[in-house]
Amino acid sequence: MAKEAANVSDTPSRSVTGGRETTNSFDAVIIGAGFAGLYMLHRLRGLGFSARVYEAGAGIGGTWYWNRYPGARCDVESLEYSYSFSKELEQEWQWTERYATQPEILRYLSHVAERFDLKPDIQLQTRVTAATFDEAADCWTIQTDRGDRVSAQFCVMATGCLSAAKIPDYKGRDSFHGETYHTGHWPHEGVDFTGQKVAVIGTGSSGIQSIPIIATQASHLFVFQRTPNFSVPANNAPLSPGAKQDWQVNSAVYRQQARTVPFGMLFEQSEKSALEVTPDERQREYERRWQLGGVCLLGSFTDLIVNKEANDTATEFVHSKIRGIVRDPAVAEKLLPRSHPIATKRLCVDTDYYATFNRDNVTLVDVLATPIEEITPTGLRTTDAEYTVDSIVFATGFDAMTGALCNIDIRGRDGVTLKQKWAEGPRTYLGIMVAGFPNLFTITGPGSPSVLSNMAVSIEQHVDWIAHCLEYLRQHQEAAIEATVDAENAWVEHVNEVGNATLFPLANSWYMGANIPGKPRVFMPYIGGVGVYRQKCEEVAAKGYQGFALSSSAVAS
Ligand code: NA7
Repeated sequence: MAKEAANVSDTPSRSVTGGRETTNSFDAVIIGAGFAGLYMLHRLRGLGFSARVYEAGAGIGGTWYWNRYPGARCDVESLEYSYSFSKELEQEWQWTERYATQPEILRYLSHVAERFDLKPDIQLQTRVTAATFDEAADCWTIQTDRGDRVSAQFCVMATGCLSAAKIPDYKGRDSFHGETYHTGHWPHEGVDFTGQKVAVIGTGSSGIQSIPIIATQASHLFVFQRTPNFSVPANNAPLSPGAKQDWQVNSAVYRQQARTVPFGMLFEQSEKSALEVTPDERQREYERRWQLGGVCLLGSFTDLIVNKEANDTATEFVHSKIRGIVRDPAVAEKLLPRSHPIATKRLCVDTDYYATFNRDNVTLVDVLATPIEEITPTGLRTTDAEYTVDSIVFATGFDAMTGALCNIDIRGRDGVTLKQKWAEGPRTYLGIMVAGFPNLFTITGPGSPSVLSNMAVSIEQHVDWIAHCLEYLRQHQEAAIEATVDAENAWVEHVNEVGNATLFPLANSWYMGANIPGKPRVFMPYIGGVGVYRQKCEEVAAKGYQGFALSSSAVAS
């Protein structure tokens, strides 16, 4: 591509179809209209780039469009889980609860889309099926399931980290005569389980949030648990006028803090080791944070995710809480997480989860001890019993972080697919770009803090970085940017090194790809911390995109 082609195309090539003018060439195509895609569109338009967003859903919202299961809420506090780019937006939007529900977050995102007039550039109900880099023309050709075929100099993947829903391939899966649901594809009209016998399979965040509510409706609820999970109480409540006022006045300070702390969340982080304090002091600190609610338990001590002995103290604390809440000791024992250190699988945040097992209409089935053998026309059969149910809820999670990307036929240089490139696990530079795939950006991609952080903070950081990058290319009349193999190798090594210094590799988590049979066992997110990571990204940009090859033609040398 000639250098001048990197300039904003004020007049993208157009064709006229059936009397309706259509544009088939854009500066950027953005895939996904969730938190990331909406802001990316807003930023690029603001810089004068032409952009088209493709979204598979019938509405905007991404995660918050699809995950409508009962009890779906964000586990980051609402004030923090919001955009910071517009002071006016922040001043005019009023969150109602400490942790926002899915409908409230979806309303917020709809408000954002309306307020910034984003909808005209978003094509809904359109799934991108393929993206192919054209080395001769230095651009991406994007195809959709609706027959669109457009070209774009840049392709931005805003496909989400937890969007490729997964239902285990049980024998007889399609033979069930009742209704089946996946939490990540919940019917928009809602589901009333009143009077039904219901099976919920899975006790990750989605199971843990929905089980207490389904239990209040169902005549009987069977919870099929493979791995007991750690959960802490949300202590959710309406946001007080004082908290709202404080945020309005001090948000600039809070936002800046969130950008520099390890998880992008504002909970208090202790500077002490769990092992340097007395057992009493430790207990008091855990108890204080348990009462505060939410993931702040993780900030109790500095070494909980790097030192097993320290971690064991938090594990023991949560075990004692579970034993205190659940009246039947045998059920409590089954609920105790023992196979992984606390926080090495996503720490869940719940309302009444453990107490739900005190209800007479709830049965916990340990499918680690007695695995599910098959789905039958009337329910499920484990190795030791048959369960007759009316509905089955799969709260079985997602092909996380790489699934949504690899489900699209993305082809870079020499026709190599992203799936081929990542056969042994994802390889990226900074989690933003992939060697061999020029001008393709992955918002919160593997190798970035993404799912180990407040996604709102990490998304804004990536979007801003990408927007600056495109501006830089335009100013310097460069047509293409591509991660070098050396930079990518060094980054992957660094991500692994930092991950291996923690306890995360000890868990069979979706962070490790362990929930998908055959998926390489690789720790995918970057755990170096949001602040450290941001600094690194800024340094790279300040040095003229160190580790990237910039070229006026896309052939990186
Ligand atoms: P998760 O966290 O991946 O949880 C999925 C759950 O489903 C988990 O308990 C799994 O057990 C269980 N599961 C998965 N496959 C099976 C099979 N084959 N048999 C029995 N049980 C199974 O997904 P969520 O939707 O709850 O949460 C995803 C994220 O969304 C969450 O972390 C938040 O960030 C928001 P396992 O632990 O694999 O033994």
